[in-house]
Amino acid sequence: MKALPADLAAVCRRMQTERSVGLAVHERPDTDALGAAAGMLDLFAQLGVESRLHVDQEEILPFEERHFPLGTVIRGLPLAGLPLYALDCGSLERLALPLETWDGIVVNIDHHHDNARFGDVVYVRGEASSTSELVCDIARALELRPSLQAAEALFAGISFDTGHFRHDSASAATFDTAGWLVGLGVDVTTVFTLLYEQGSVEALRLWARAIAGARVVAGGRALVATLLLSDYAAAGASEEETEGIVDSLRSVDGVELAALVKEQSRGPRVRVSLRSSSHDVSEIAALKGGGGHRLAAGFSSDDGPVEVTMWLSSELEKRLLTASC
Ligand SMILES: [Mn+2]
Repeated sequence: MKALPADLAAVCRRMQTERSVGLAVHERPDTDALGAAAGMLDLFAQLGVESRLHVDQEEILPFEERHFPLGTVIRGLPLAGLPLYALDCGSLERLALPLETWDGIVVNIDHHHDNARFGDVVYVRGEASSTSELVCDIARALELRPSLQAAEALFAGISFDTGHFRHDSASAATFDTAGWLVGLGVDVTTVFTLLYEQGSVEALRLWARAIAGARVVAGGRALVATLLLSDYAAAGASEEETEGIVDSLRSVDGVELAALVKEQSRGPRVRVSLRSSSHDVSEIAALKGGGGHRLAAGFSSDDGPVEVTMWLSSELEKRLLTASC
């Protein structure tokens, strides 16, 4: 093996000596988490290691699950003592698995800048675009070529976390990795269509409701939209069909901060997505116990949607109109 950074080498060594492992991802796993999982499952298979993705009983997987080579996703913990590979997850508390009874080795592979660096082997790169990109680094270090299906899932993970290569997290290394995956046969249009062109008329009507009702804050420097359960019902859309709304709010000229407040029928009463072009929104999310990235973060709350919308509007206004932001 070529000279590798010590943490990457440690992960590779560990993977080569495993016999059977469990994989875990963050709660409400997104395309990057599942893309990274699909990539790791493929690498482990090539190394002759048994591996399965584990999530909690109630966890809802996004539709990509059907298109990614994830094998049989196990509902519940791996066998006691198995090494657990945590992917795309900033802290043990955010894993889509209850770990109170866990006593095995934990390998932490992630790109969140606020990662708690938990676990016995830590491969965390805050500057990486995505965990899928880190899994590609592992594949290349191990001199393994992911299968076409796994390569597509990894490309999808990178595309998703960079807003299809728009955000500044898309570095020269990211494009190099994407080029490597295209070289393995990934069809860019196929992945784009899967991720961004699966919308329904109902989802479009939901977008219309969110955008039509968005509150203009701080003279147009922020937009805050709210979706109530009654909006989903009126549009005929499901609560999962909100992807991209907050980014479209953020894309408006002059908007520095955008927020989408979503009322939920299960789990915490409200979930909030925050986006910015320049301000650290993970700081705002942390005020309510959430987290994420500097320019994309979120939190959940058991307060009502109107209350959360009012709090956010005044918090964003205060930050934008003072020097603190
Ligand atoms: Mn990610």
